Amino acid sequence: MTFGETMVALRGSGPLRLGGTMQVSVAGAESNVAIGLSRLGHRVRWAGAVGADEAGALVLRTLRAEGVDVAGAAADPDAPTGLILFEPRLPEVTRVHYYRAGSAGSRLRADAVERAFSAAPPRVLHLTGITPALGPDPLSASRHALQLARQQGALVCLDVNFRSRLWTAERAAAVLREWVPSVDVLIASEDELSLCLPPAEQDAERAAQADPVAALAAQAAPLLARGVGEVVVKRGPAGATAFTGDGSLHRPARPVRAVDAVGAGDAFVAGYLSALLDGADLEERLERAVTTGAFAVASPGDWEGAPTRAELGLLGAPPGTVVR
Ligand code: ADP
Ligand code: KDG
Repeated sequence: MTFGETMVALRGSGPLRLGGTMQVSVAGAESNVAIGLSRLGHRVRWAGAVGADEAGALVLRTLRAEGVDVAGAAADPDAPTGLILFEPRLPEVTRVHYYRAGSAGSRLRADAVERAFSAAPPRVLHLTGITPALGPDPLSASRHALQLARQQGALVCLDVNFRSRLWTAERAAAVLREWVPSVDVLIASEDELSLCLPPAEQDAERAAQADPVAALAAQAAPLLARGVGEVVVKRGPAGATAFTGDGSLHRPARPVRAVDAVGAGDAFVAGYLSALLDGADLEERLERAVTTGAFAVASPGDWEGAPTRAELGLLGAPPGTVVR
């Protein structure tokens, strides 16, 4: 189960100020994960809020078409669906512009979360650090979800997903540090781990800076000591490294021609949770995660290129392969 804000997404092909045509789709970190899991054959529920408008209808229709359960989702008559513009500015640089202040997603309330939990207790709750940044209601809804997950014995996965356009590092750190003891699987980029640690413990990182894995291990250790079961660090084209009480494990990225890095992290999370739900070991969890992450960077769009289970094996086929 997951929830958060999913927006209508417009994706241009060059500088936004020149105008031109845009592709219309939807985007939201949590729904990207939900779609990724659904494509891999899992049952998944998304409990966000959209406006009672055509953009909101597009969000819900897309999620339904992808097999995501939206029965708990709410349509807010008093606020619009948020908007996100993706501006591919250079082959390797995409700019993102948000029009989401006052959106329905930023008014998501705890009752939506309550409904989603009452339908059937989830095995996993997936949260991101985007939702609490949206406003006081989504922050309370996220806290409530954490509480319900604990009560119902659901595994809690948190992807830090720090968005500096939405809140400051200080505000993010205050919330994330409070949540850490309730998290089972913590997923973060290399530069996001420090947000989860008290300032005193960030010194260990500086001491070990010469070796990046040692630096990450020094940051992961206090998180593991606070009760996090697995700290999984997404490292872009360098792959991913996981830290547990038993040590660390690294998987390199799967080599692909990168066309659009947006959504790679969400695809990675979907692969990781898919393998976890299958009962796979850490190595397989990381392997599926780097595979689904690679699919995302090799395809335009946030979630459109997410693989089905049968497609997982396509990656690594020699150039020019035609599947007949
Ligand atoms: P985020 O999108 O959250 O910033 P990353 O950029 O670290 O996350 O990407 C998540 C995962 O996707 C990485 O751990 C890696 O496995 C995969 N990935 C990212 N970039 C590439 C790339 N250029 N080539 C292959 N795999 C990639
Ligand atoms: O992870 C991809 C997201 O950045 C994108 O879908 C939009 O949810 C989004 C956000 O808040 O940045």
